[in-house]
Amino acid sequence: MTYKRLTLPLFLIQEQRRLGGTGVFTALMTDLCTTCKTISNEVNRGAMAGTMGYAGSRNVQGEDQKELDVLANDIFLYMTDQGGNWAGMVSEELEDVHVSVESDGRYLLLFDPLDGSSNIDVNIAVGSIFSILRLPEGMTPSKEAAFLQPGVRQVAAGYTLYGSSTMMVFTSGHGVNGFTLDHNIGVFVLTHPNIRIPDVGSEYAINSSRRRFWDEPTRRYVDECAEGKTGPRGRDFSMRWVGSMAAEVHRILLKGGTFLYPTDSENIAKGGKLRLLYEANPMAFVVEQAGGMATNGRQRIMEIEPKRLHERTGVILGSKSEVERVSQYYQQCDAEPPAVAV
Ligand code: P6P
Repeated sequence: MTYKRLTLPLFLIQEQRRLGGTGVFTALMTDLCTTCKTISNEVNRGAMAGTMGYAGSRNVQGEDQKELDVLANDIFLYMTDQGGNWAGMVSEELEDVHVSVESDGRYLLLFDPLDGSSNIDVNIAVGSIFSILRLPEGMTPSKEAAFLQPGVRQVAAGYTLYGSSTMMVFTSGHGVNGFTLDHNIGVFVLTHPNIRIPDVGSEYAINSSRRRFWDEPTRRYVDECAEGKTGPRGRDFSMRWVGSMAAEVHRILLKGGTFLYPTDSENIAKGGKLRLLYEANPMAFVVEQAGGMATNGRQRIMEIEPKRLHERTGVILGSKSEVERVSQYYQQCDAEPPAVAV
């Protein structure tokens, strides 16, 4: 009976018919499906593939690139260029826009090919994160301006998590669905239909080693969670930190909770840690479509007007009631008169 499952190709065709699509979106997602299956194969071969370790190069972020960062980026570029469905791309691993030659595509792809890749060598889950925009009328994909669109303009977004299983989770604005890769037949199968984030979660994810840099709202929220039953929350929480955003977001989609990487006194000069266009925006779209909330503390992530391709932002996302609480703390903090130096 295992053959009676809804595969991703069938799901896309059904959605195309249901929504009266032309088949272009199906082609876009098929490109991404092939890309992520290929990356999954490379990641899952681990040390046997000889692609562990550092590539000896740095990306535009100034981060040391892992062998698999470079390989995953190359796979994204090759698989999507071949389809001719894309006008251009922006990657965390590339400083400038990549224009798809000989393409009549009208869509833009923005991606982090292998997020959390510092975990690769120690066999912890990593992910690919992607965002799809339309090429604005009259704009050329060779120019940054075409990509500088707020997250509310995303056509679709999602991630593929290379963990104990490989899962692709995405939204096209009609809810969130999760597909697990059946390696035996090489196809993604619908295993998590219509994902909804539980509104009450008991896990918060933050890099607590940065506590000395945090602003007051972040410190208040985390301290109250840590105080558990003995504090104002009246219940206990657990802290999680995987170092891989896709893994954190996936856990939150299924169990509820919060993920916080706020701007802080150390990263504020760069605008934060996480990149707006290909990390924060796609994850915000997925989280909101699953009934959650995503903010930088003071503004809805998807309403931020981007100014630069690799712009960074603070990110607080997850269960709506929890993220609303953090937002309230920011509002209260901003409403307080500045401390008068004595
Ligand atoms: P830190 C990975 O580099 C990443 O962009 C996210 O996937 C992850 O949540 C975060 O940075 C980890 O940051 O400061 O713990 O290394």
